[in-house]
Amino acid sequence: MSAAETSGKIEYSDSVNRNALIAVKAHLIAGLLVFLLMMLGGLTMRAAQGTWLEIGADLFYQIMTVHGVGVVGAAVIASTGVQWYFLRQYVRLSNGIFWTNFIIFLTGVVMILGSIFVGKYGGAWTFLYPLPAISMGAWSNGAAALFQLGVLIIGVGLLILYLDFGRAILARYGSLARALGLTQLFGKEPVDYKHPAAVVASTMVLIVNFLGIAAGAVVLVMGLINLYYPEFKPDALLMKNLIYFFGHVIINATIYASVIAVYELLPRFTGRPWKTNKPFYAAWFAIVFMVMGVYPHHLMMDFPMPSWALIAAQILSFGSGIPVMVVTGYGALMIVYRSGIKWSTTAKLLVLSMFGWGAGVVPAILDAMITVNRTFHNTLWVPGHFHFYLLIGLLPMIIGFTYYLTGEGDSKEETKTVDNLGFYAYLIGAFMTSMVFLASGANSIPRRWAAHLPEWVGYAQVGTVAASLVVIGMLFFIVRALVSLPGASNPR
Ligand code: HEM
Ligand SMILES: [Cu+2]
Repeated sequence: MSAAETSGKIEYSDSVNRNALIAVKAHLIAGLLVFLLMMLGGLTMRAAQGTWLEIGADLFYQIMTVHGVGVVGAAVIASTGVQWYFLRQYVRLSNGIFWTNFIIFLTGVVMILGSIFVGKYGGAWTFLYPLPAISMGAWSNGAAALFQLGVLIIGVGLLILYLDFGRAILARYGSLARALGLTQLFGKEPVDYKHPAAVVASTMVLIVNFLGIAAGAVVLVMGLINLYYPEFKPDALLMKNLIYFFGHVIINATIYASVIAVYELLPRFTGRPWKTNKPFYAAWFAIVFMVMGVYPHHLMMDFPMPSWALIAAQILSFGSGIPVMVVTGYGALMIVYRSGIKWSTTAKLLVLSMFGWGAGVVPAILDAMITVNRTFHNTLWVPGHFHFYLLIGLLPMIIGFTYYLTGEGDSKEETKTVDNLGFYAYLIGAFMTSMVFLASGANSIPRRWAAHLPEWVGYAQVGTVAASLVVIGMLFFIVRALVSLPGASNPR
């Protein structure tokens, strides 16, 4: 098979297609509902820090734990829905395995909810060793174990799904390198502008997430053993490295999976194809290593870390946002510029996501500089940067794709008022939420504190107002999805 033949789409039977669409919708609705609930948790935390709501510190940390693990889970399941939807157009994926992962995911969610709200586990989603084992009575060993088991089985479900991705990609392209476009990049094959961006991005996500989740599984098992056999004391720094490798990779990969919606949909709305080319392949090849290499930026205040790892992480962090962001942002601008695109809510969300991702990377890179990190480490600057690119980068990709599935993007009708209300409430709220976190961090307000000092309370109150706007916007989006999505047929 020559490279030029590689772009054709796969034919499935109607019943397989119908089943696949239902599965994708289930992923999106589950993801959006979890996001909404977790946003309510975020609002609660902000209101508590702002003294407008009184909750005990134990409940605060339970909410913080469920919020962290919940949004990451929602991001993973929804972005997997986006990715699977497009990838299956080019390689033959199994509906059964897609559903299996979904069911395993829901099982893990139930276990995690039980561990937090019944077992009172409040050791944060990062389950940083040895914290889960030393709760000083706040939660039992069993609760900590249930939490880690829940995360572990979600990881196992994903590994099964990625095996299917890998099998299908190899069946069509022969090697991961070829799927990534490396044979074209290095001149072994002529450049095929139709080689699907969805396949390139999916291969990258598959590689990094497989390794990230494998590291996660190792550290979860070691943590579980320690809970029951305290004589088994793994090296704390090793544990932290594995945990942050896993956590960093899995949340970042959700963006790289969801950006496929931008590649696939903007061309549709502008009538201009997204052409893959050598810079595109080079960027995605680089990001495979960068996403994995930068994780020590979470360990910059861990002085026993070897300096080379920290310095490498700082340098890679500088560069890590750039390759894919540049080819994607530039590509998106070129596609949209003077295209006469109709500004549906779908299109607005996808273009907003480019801004949110690009702009959100800036405070992240700042914090990955060792000298800045000395001051900003563990301040609200950190939630500031990641809420920025998750709320304004990742979520608009996912919500934009959901809108597309309802048919909104292709519709000739004027944008509905409810959609506009939702969009602007969300946009203003999300921007404010992130900026207030950043401003708080710049003023040295620590992160993960249930109670705030009197001079910090004003920030938290502005943050509470901002959070309410996000929740209102999200409510509009979700109602829209719940009304329009179930009956929507596959956009042609
Ligand atoms: C209305 C929207 C949201 C609000 C008001 C909100 C608020 C918060 C607050 C108050 C915290 C704890 C900050 C602290 O350390 O004091 C937090 C942590 C966090 N949020 Fe959000 N959040 C929102 C949405 C999201 C979304 C959509 C995501 C991801 C897609 C997200 C990811 C996280 C993560 C990963 C943490 C860290 C938890 C930890 O420190 O263990 N948040 N958020
Ligand atoms: Cu990171």
